Amino acid sequence: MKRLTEAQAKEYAAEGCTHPVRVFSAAQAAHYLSCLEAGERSMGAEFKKVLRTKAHLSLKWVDEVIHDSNVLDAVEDVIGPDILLYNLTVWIKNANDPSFVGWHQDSTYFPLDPAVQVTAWIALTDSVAENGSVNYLPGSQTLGQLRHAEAPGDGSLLSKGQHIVEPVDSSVVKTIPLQPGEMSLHHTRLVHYSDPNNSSRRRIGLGVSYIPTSVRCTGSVRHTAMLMRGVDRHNHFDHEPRVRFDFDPEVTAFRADAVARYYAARDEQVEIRTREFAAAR
Ligand SMILES: O=C(O)CCC(=O)C(=O)O
Repeated sequence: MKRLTEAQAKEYAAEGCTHPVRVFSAAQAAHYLSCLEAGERSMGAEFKKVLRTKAHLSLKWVDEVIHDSNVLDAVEDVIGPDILLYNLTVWIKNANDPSFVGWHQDSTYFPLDPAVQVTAWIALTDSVAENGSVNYLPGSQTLGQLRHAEAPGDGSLLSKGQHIVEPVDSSVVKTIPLQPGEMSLHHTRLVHYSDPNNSSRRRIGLGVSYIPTSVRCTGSVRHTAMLMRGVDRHNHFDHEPRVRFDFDPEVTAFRADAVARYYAARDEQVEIRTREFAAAR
């Protein structure tokens, strides 16, 4: 094990999730939060789009976070040494924000095979029950793909309001309490959700999806991904370049295409899943 304890590795294998893993000091997390808030002040609403998808192809500080050796050592402990970054979303809930995330499995939207993607959720603020932390059903990563439906415009932070529509045993729900600079790791099939922020402070974290290079994309769209560590002997993805500074012009055009391909593949995947769910009824 490079970063996780034996107990955390066992917990991830058994429950599909482990936390907390300290990856940054509180001061480093505060620094990254101040970088984010500076972007919000200077770009306003436009910045939301940057944070929504693949912000590592725009912002140097995000590039720094995703390459941090503490983060990658923990990811390596669960998916091995040859690592790609598949997607990145910055999840923001403002103070007293009613937005939430319904019960879902990340695998529903990701056309990836096999389903071994892991999300590192890295806290820049605290993330606890009161301000809408992520919660999960331990062991639910073994349930296979569950049926989801869409409810656009229902206040969900997920773009189409996706949520699980079959009964799940939610009698044992665990919360993921994190302090700034800590992260959790969750499996792509883990059933999880988050409540509104009922506090007077913000809740902010980076959700970073990592996959082993052996994972392939099942859809018709060839994706992009960033090689983080090790060797890619499989060539299933076009490799993303790294920014040298914020909004590096050499990467900006690439990012626009990468984001377009990501959404095209995601939409295709949602259509395929919708057909599968209808057929299974
Ligand atoms: O941050 C949240 O509230 C939801 C995060 C999530 O669903 C994820 O990282 O997969």
